[in-house]
This record gives sequence, structure tokens and C-alpha cells, in this order.
Amino acid sequence: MYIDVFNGDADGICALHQLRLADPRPDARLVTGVKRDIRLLQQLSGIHNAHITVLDVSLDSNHKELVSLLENGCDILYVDHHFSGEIPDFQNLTAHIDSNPETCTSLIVNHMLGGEFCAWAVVGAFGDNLHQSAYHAAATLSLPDSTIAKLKELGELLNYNGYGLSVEDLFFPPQDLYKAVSSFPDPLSFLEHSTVLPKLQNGFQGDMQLAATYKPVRETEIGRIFELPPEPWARRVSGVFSNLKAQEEPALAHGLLTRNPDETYRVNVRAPLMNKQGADTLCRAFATGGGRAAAAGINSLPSAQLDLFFKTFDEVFGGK
Ligand SMILES: [Mn+2]
Repeated sequence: MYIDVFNGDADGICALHQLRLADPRPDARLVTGVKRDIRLLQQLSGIHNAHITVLDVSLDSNHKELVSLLENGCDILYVDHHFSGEIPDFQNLTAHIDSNPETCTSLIVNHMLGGEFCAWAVVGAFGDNLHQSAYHAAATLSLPDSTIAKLKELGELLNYNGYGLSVEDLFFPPQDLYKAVSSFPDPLSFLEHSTVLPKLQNGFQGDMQLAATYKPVRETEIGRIFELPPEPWARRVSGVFSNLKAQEEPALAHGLLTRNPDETYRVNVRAPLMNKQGADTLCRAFATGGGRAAAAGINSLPSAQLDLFFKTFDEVFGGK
């Protein structure tokens, strides 16, 4: 039995797509979810002797489940760029983990495959807001700037689709988006022929127009914090909105608050693009936080801890 487990964002989709172009497994069971749904190995409890591929979800967040699957005789390939914690020592585990803030899972897979489907790695890297690394990888393909701009838009649109509280907020369940790209070895041909992209483009434009009217709720020399209303459009656009604000002011740190139905806040954090450090430290200081040095989040920040969040934000990014 083959099982492909992947984060439901651009990076997860593009990482799996490259691997399956190289090594097709048409019967694999697909396990994914919204971008924030990272404890995906929970869905595999009790499975024995399967061939499992896990992409773009923190090993640390899946450690316990990973160990039991390995003890159950599963053969596991784990590729990721999030915080891993200690990597369990099993012969049936192959791990390619690189938490360097300038890389992502699609780029690690690109490296594993010797650059075979590099254009899709470029799409994944743009999706994870790693523009420099994406341009760097794209340079090996000698593409005109206008083509690279198209790969960037595709990465941002696939990434945009991953954000939501649940799959109901999304335009497409991530496994459908993966299936939509899966028959295209070349992203440019996907851009030309895809029927799913117009829906994402329209949705994205509408959501971003709404978001653009919101001003920061807190602004200091260290960073800016925004709040968007608890609506599906705001939950969908939160990641791209955060990336865009970070690009507007690359010296500043950024936070985005969105109220959850239970009156806690979902928080997106971006370290300053000029110094991609601290987002994970800040978010892991709170019970439901996690992520990478450059981009991290808190799933459920109690309103009572909002002031503590602001204070920790200033401490982490203000270097005090
Ligand atoms: Mn990623």
C-alpha cells in the first residue's frame, strides 16, 4: 500500500508532484488538509507495512505517530524544512530535512531529483514566499522574466488555496488541486490548459481587494500587526496578505490576527524579510504555536494573551 501525505499548500503539492512525476504511484492514498492542518500522521493510526511519503509537515509535530508507524513496519520517506526536533533512528526511515530559512520542501525534492522537474520546485518556492531562492532555482532554467512571473503567480495562487479554518473555506480541497496538476510535467502547460486556475484567480482578486482596505491595528518601529474579520475570505487570504505586507516593509516584522469562532485568535507571523529569524521562537512561546524562523503561526491564541503576544513580539524582533 502506498500513502502520500503532504501539506495542502503550494510547497506540499509541488513537492509531491515532482516526486510522482519521477516515480508514479497512481494508486497511492492521498492524505492532506488545509495548510494549518499539519498533524497529518494522526490520520494513519494502526497502519502496518505501508510505503509512506511525508512532505512539508513538521516532523516534531508528528513525532509520536511517526515512531508508531515505523514500529509497525512502514517504510517512510520524510522530506521537510520545518522544525524537526530529534529525528528517530530507524532503518526504515529516510529523512531529508533542511530547516535553512532559504529553502523549502519543493527545493529539497528538486535537489533529490537532480533538478528534473525544477520548474515545479520554482512554483513551490514562490508559494512559500522564498522569492530569492525561487529566482535562484529558476536561473538554471534560462526562462524569460515574463515566464518566471507566471510561475510566481501560480505558486501564490496554489498557496492561497491552502489557507482556511477547514477545507470548507477553500475553493478546492488540496488533493483535488494536486490531481489537477498531476498530469502536467510542465507548469506552463498547466497555466495554459487548467480549468481550476480562473476560479482561483477571481477568488484571489476579490479577497485581496477586500483585505487591502484594512490598516494596521498596531504599528511600531519593530513591526506592524493587522486584524482581519472572521470571514472565509479573510481566512483564505491571510497567508498571501501576510506575505504581501512583509514585502511592502522588508525591515519590519508582521503579525496578522483573525478571530476564531471560539473567541481565540489565529495568528500569522512573518519575520522581517531582511532578517528571517524569530517567527518560530515567538509562536512556540504559545501553546498552539509552531512554524519556521521566517514564517510561523499560532492556531489558537486566547484573547487574554494578546498583550503578552505583543510584548513577546517586541522582545523577539526588537532584540531586547
Ligand atoms: Mn513549505
